[in-house]
Amino acid sequence: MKNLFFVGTAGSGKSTLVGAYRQWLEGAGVDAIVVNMDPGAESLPYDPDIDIREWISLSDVMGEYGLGPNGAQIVAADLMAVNIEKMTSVFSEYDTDYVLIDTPGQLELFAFRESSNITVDAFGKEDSMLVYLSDPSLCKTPNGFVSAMVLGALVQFRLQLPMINMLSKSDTLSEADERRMLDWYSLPDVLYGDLLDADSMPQTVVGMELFKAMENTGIFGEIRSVSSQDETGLEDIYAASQLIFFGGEDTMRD
Ligand SMILES: Nc1nc2c(ncn2[C@@H]2O[C@H](COP(=O)(O)OP(=O)(O)O)[C@@H](O)[C@H]2O)c(=O)[nH]1
Ligand SMILES: [Mg+2]
Repeated sequence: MKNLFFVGTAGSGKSTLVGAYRQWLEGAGVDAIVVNMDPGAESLPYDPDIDIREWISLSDVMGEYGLGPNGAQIVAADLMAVNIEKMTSVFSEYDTDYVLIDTPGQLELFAFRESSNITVDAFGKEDSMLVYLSDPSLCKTPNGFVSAMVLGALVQFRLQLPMINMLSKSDTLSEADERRMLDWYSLPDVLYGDLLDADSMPQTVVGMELFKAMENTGIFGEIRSVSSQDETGLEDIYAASQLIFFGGEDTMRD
């Protein structure tokens, strides 16, 4: 079993993509199950096979610890690690190719709490990768784009897993905007030029420094766009995951 953790800022489209990608995999004849790891999810755009809410309820945590919703989210994220054994014992009953894991709405609850490392280990670190979603509304400007990419790099640094970068909700972008963002990622010179053209000086200086750090760590590469609504780019997730796990050989499709 190979695990795909879908991560990204709140509202970047994780849950929707998990649902759309599962459907796409089904259509391609690849077995997958879906795990909801967001105890705060009120409604989900898919039917989870395994659901953290079975073990952790946000309203119970609020009552038990006397917390508001934000504090309860943090405690719930930490409780994830405490309950992970129960969850993985259910999980081991499945025989499937891919496990699609929908992570908590707020990125930091997954990426920046120790419990996420315990969770990844429980799922099997060797067989795991990240699908990092960038919300196009956050990365339309060069500055926003650099911020989103740096955040992605931090997530990868925290979790130490292979990662693919996806620009989500591409149906909301004009063709020109989409092209520009894809270019920023694959052609550092273009991003460099656009950062220099940006009018706010202090921001530009920080942007340039972050840009250089990105260049030095070699995180520039390929970013792919995906739209759950138009069902485009889903095949790219599959191809990229096959490449990461199996070196490109398609071992699963019927
Ligand atoms: N237009 C468009 N909207 C999307 C797409 N994916 C998600 N959304 C919308 O973006 C919002 C947040 O999506 P959700 O999957 O809940 O984000 P999450 O917080 O990362 O799980 C919802 O209103 C979705 O309907 C997409 O591909 N295209
Ligand atoms: Mg969600």
